[in-house]
Amino acid sequence: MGIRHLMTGRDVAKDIPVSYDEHAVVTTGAEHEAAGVKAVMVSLQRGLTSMGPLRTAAALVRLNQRKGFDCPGCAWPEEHGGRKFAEFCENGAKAVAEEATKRVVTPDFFARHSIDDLADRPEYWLSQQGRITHPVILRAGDDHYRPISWDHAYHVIAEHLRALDSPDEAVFYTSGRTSNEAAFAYQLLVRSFGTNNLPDCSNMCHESSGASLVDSIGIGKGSVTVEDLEYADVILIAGQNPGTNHPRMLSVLEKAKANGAKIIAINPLPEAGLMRFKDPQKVNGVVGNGIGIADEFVQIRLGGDMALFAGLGRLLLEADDRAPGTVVDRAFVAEHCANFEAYEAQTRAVDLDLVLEATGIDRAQLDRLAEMLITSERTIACWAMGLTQHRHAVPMISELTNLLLMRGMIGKRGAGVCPVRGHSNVQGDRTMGIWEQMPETFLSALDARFGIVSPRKHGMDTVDAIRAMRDGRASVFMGMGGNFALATPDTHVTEAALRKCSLTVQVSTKLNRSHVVHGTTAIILPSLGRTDKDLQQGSKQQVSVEDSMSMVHLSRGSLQPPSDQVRSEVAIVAELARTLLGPDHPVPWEEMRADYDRVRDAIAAVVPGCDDYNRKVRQPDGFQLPHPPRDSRLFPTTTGKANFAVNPLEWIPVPEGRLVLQTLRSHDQYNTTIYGLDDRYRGVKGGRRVIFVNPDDVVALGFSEGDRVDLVSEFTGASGDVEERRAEDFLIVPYSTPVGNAAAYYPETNSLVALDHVAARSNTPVSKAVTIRLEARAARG
Ligand SMILES: Nc1nc2c(c(=O)[nH]1)N[C@H]1C(S)=C(S)[C@@H](COP(=O)(O)OP(=O)(O)OC[C@H]3O[C@@H](n4cnc5c(=O)[nH]c(N)nc54)[C@H](O)[C@@H]3O)O[C@H]1N2
Ligand SMILES: Nc1nc2c(c(=O)[nH]1)N[C@H]1C(S)=C(S)[C@@H](COP(=O)(O)OP(=O)(O)OC[C@H]3O[C@@H](n4cnc5c(=O)[nH]c(N)nc54)[C@H](O)[C@@H]3O)O[C@H]1N2
Ligand SMILES: [Mo]
Repeated sequence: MGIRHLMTGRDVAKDIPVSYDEHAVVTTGAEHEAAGVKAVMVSLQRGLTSMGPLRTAAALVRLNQRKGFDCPGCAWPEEHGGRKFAEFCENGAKAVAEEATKRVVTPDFFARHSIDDLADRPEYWLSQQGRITHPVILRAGDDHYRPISWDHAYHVIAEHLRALDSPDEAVFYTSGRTSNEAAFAYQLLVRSFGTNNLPDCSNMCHESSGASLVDSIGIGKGSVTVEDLEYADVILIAGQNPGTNHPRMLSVLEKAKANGAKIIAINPLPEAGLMRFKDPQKVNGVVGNGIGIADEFVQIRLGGDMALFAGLGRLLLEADDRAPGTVVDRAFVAEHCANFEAYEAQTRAVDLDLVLEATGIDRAQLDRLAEMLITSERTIACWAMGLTQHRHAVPMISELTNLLLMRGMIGKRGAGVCPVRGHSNVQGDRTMGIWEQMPETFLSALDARFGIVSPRKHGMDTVDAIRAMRDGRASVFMGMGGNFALATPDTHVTEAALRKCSLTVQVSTKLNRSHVVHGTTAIILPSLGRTDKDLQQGSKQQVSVEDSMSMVHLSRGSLQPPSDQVRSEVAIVAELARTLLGPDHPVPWEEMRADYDRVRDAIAAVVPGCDDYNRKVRQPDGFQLPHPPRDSRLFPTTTGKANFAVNPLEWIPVPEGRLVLQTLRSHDQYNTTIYGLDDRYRGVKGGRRVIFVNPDDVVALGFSEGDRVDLVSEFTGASGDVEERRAEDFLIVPYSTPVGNAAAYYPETNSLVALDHVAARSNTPVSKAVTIRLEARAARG
C-alpha cells in the first residue's frame, strides 16, 4: 500500500529498497545484440511501475511526435517526413518514466529525512524518490531542508549574490536538458548580473569536439543530417556505445546497411549495439535474429585512435601515390583546404609499427580499413565520449577530420563529421549562449537588443569553477539542472569545494547528490521537466530544442506536473532576475515569462541563424540551423579554409603492473541518475561496483574472477609527485577488453579522476584514461 500524498494525489515512493548490497552482482555473460522484444518489455515495465498505465500511455504516444515532446533521453534527431508512431527506444522510455514518475519528494519527505540521513544514501536511492514538489531551504546550521516560499527563496539568493565582492564570485552551471528559451533567459540573467561564469555539462562532454572542429572546419557542430547516414558508403563509429546511449541511431544504421553502407566500429569493447541489433519497431526485428551492425570491429586500445587515424592517413597517401588523384581529392584540397603539405609531410613519416602497438590491431585489419576508406565515395565519422575524454582528445579528433578532408568528405551528401551529442538539448544551450567564452558578435547583439552591458572577460568552465570554489575565489553556486557534485571529476575535491560555498542553489526535477553536498545555505527549486504541461497565467507554453544535427523544433509537455508549486525554468529565471536586478531593469522579464514567444523574439534578434524564429520553429519539423561547411563548403576558420591539423602523435602506453581505466555508462543509468542495478548488455545484474578486466590481466596481476579489489589511481601532478586516489571495493569481472585496459562505471569512479587531469585545450576531464592499480581488499585488512 502506498501512502497518498494529500496535496498531489501521487504515490509517495514505497518500493525502493532502503539499502541494498552493491555486491550482490551476478554475471551472466555479455549479450551480443541490442534491443528487440526484451527492450520493449523493459520500457513498458519501467513505465508502468513508475508512471502507472494512464501516464505511460499518455507519455509514450506523445514522445518525439510532431505535437508531442522531445525525448529527454539523448540528442539523436527524430527522422523527418512524419515521425513514426512510438519513435522511442528502451532507454528513451526509461528517461520519460524517470521524469514522469508518480513518486514525489514532498516537504514531509524532508521532515522525515535529515541532511545526514540523505548524505548516507546511495545515488540510486536518491534518484528513485521521485519528483521534488516544493521549494525548500537548508538554513545555516539546520539539519533539515524546510519549505520556503518562492519569493523568499529568490530574496535569499539575490542577497547572497549582491553581497559578493564581484559577480565573478558566482558560478552558474547548466546541464543539457534546459530548453532554448530557458537557456537564453538564464545566460541573459547571468550576463546582466555581470559575469560570464557559465560552465556547463558540455565542458565534460563534447568540448573537445567543439575545440577541434572550430579549428578544422570553423564551426563546432556536426556536418551531417540523418538522411546523410542513409546515403553513406562507410560509417565509422568511434568511441560510442549507441545501443545504450543513442538507441534510435541503430535503426538509422540498419537502414544505411540495407542501402549498402559498411560500418566500422572502433571500440575497446564489443558493445552489444555495435555487434547485433534487433529493431523493436519492426516485426522482423522482433522475431528475427537481428542484423550484425559492424562490418569491421576494431578492438582498439584506449586512446589509440589518434595513431589509428594517422596510420590510415599514411596508407591513404601511399595508395594515392600508386594511382595519383584517385584517393586524395586534389580539387577539394586545393580549393578548400589549408596546410595540406605539412600534414602530408608528417603523415608520410608515421611509424606503422608504432601504430600497431598503440592501437593493438594487426596489419591486415589496418589494410582492410584503409581499403574501405579508399573505395568509399561517401564516408561519415561518428564519435562520442570515447574520443572526447582523453588528454589528447582535441588532436585525436582533428586527425579524424584530416582523414575526411583528404578525401573531400565534407559538404556533400552522405559524408561528413558527426559528433553525437549527449544531453537532449546540450547543443541548443550552446547556441543560446551558455558558454563561458561567447564571441563578441553574440555579446554585442545581446547588448544592442536589451540595452545592457555584458561583461567581456571570459568566465570559468567546469574545472576552473571547481578550482575557484576550492580556493575561495567563488562562493555562490547555482545549477540549472544536472548533478554537479557527482558528474564532475575528483569527487572529494569537488564536494569540499561545494561545501565551502556560502550558498548553493539547485534547480532540479529530482533529488541527487548535489542537494546533500551543500553550501552553508542551500536551496532546491523544483522545476518542470520536458514532459510536464507548462501553463503561464493560464496559457499553454511550448519550448524549443536543437538536436545533434542542428535541427531546431518545438517540444510541448502534456502531463500533469508533480504539484502546483513546481515552476518552469523560464519562470524561475525571470522571477529571480526581477528580484535580483530590480523592477527598472531594461529586460522585459515579466513579458518573457508570461509568453515564451517574447523570449523567442529576442532569440531571433540575437542568435545567428535564428531570424524569424517564432515562425520557423512552428513548421512541422522545425528548421535546420545554418552550417557553412555542410551547406556550401565555406569554412569560417582563421584561414578561411578547412585546416589540416598537424600534431605530435600521442597514445597511452600502460605502465608495468597497472591498468588504464575508462569510466563509462551502464545500460541502466542516465549519467548520474541510476535507473537500476543491471547492465543487461554486458551481463551484469544487481550491482554496479564492478571492474571489467581482460582475462589475461586478471591472471597476470594475480587475481581471480570475483575477487574484490580497491582501485587506486596514480596521477603525476604539476609538482611531479604521484598523487593517489582510491575507490573501494569493486568486483573483478573478466571481460573482452584489450590487455592493459579496464572499464568501470561512472559516477562511482569519478573520485579517481584528478581535477588537473584534463584534455589539452578543451579542459575536459580525462574520464577515459585513468592509470590505476588494483589492490586486494584482504591485503588491507
Ligand atoms: N541511456 C542513456 N543515454 C545517454 C546517456 C546515459 O547516461 N544513458 N548519456 C548521454 C550523454 S550526456 C552522453 S555524452 C552520451 C554518451 O554516449 P557514449 O559516448 O556512448 O557513452 P559512454 O558510456 O561514456 O561510452 C563511451 C564508449 O566509448 C568507448 N571508448 C572508451 N574509450 C575509448 C577510446 O579510447 N577509443 C575508442 N575508440 N572508444 C573508446 C567505450 O568502450 C564506450 O563504448 O550518451 C547520452 N545518452
Ligand atoms: N567519470 C566520468 N564523468 C563524467 C562522464 C563520464 O563519461 N565519466 N560524462 C560526462 C558527461 S558526458 C556529462 S554530459 C556530465 C553530465 O552531468 P550533468 O548533466 O550535471 O548530470 P546528470 O546526471 O545528467 O543530471 C541529472 C540531474 O538533472 C536534473 N534534471 C533532469 N532533468 C531536468 C530538467 O528538465 N530540468 C532541471 N532543472 N533539472 C533536471 C535532475 O535533478 C537529475 O538529478 O557528466 C560528465 N561526467
Ligand atoms: Mo554528455
